[in-house]
Amino acid sequence: MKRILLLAFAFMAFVPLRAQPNKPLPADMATPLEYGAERLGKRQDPDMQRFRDNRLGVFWHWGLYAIPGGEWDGKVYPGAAEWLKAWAHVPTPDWMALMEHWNPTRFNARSWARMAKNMGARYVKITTKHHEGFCLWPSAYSSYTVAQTPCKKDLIGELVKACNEEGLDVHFYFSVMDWSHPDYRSDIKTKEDEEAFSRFLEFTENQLKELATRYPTVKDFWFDGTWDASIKKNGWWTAHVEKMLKEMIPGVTINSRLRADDYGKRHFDSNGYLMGDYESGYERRLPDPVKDLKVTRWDWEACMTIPENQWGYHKDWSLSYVKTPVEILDRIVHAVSMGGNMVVNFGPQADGDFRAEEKSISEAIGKWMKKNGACIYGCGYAGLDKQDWGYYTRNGSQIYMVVFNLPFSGQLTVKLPKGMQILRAETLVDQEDLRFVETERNTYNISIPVKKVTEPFVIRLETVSSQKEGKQFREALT
Ligand code: 2OX
Repeated sequence: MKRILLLAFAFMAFVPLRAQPNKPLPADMATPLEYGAERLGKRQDPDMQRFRDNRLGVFWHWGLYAIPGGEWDGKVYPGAAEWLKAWAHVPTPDWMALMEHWNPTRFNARSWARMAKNMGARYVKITTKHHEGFCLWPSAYSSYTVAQTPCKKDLIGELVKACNEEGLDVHFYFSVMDWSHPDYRSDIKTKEDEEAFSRFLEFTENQLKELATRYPTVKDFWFDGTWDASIKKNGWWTAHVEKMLKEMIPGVTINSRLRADDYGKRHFDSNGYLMGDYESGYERRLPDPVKDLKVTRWDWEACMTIPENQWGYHKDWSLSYVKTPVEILDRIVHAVSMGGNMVVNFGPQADGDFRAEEKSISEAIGKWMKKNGACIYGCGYAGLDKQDWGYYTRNGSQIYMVVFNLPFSGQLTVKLPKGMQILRAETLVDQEDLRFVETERNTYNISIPVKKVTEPFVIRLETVSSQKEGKQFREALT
């Protein structure tokens, strides 16, 4: 018993201390880390500012999985289509035989870029290589690339060029986990594992160097497939890769998902500080607008699918609920209202075209963004109490109310901090003046002509902050 206790205490000495994220710790309380966070607050340089101001992006998940579209040997798997190799336990040679059929004759990089731009996206995230291991660029380090298919084009090169010409920033998705590389290990248990995995890390580093060299206009690397024990045991390597890419591409941004620290702690280091440049854990979910305001202290980016959980092309979208354009807009505004970016995913078909549903959803979002984009681009957290009608966003002195749930009363409640007053409330689209009245101290009702409303809409608030307080409200003595 004594020995167990002693062991427990000895062990506790090595458990890193936890702290509130981004609150400086007294130096003597911090866990010394070689591979922890590089800085305490947000990055404020122009490249990070641009990443942040873009706010809306699209994700393109494209790979061999688009060919079977969720079906293998006559069986349709309802799970994520890009995971089919795992669901159906397909051996690598059988999976890579799909390469013979990779021939996207309807692929047109320029129309992909235009589709993203018309949706209102300011950047695109492209899967250079997903878990399956197939590379959309002609990598010199793999024989599973587009160069070994009938297509032969450098698809990444074409997309980078077309997107840049359309004024879109390009971000690279890259899966570290590679189901087709013989040296990949999910854990390291033997000497042999250690040797294989160190070869694997070298291979991965070569591929990343290759991407950064071939496509120097890339603005961001978004890492995935980094949760395995093997990578957690090599936190040094994740810090090394971040540093290497930042040296190769000045200003490049890196997601937190790449990173593990000296103790294998991921995203946030053992002292609670964010690693990488922005948090990337909000996948198909979002922070709570009331309980999770801590996220406003760092940069973050969420990503979402249109069906429940399909990133790559799946032939049967009837197997799960498909979000409507208004639900997608709600999530976009939700993210921005809490200081985050949102990336909406598309899973192009194997022929290079997009399914009809994705085209029409993308157009509907674009139509709304064209009118209401002022409440998204360059906007962030407004610092006001959440109300049931929707979300606030803010760009400098401009406050936007984005209304998704209009009450039957047509009255929208606005609660301002002490000393702040509304001067004017107007609809963003047609600058129509709205009547507002202070109903309690610092609480306003804004009246909406309910009958006219057919879609989410935006109200621009002009406010002023002063020390003077209205004297007309007084609490009852009870
Ligand atoms: C889910 C459960 C356990 C381990 C990994 C996952 N996982 C991985 N879920 N989604 C992913 C990949 N990340 C998204 C951005 C897609 O690329 C998806 O395939």
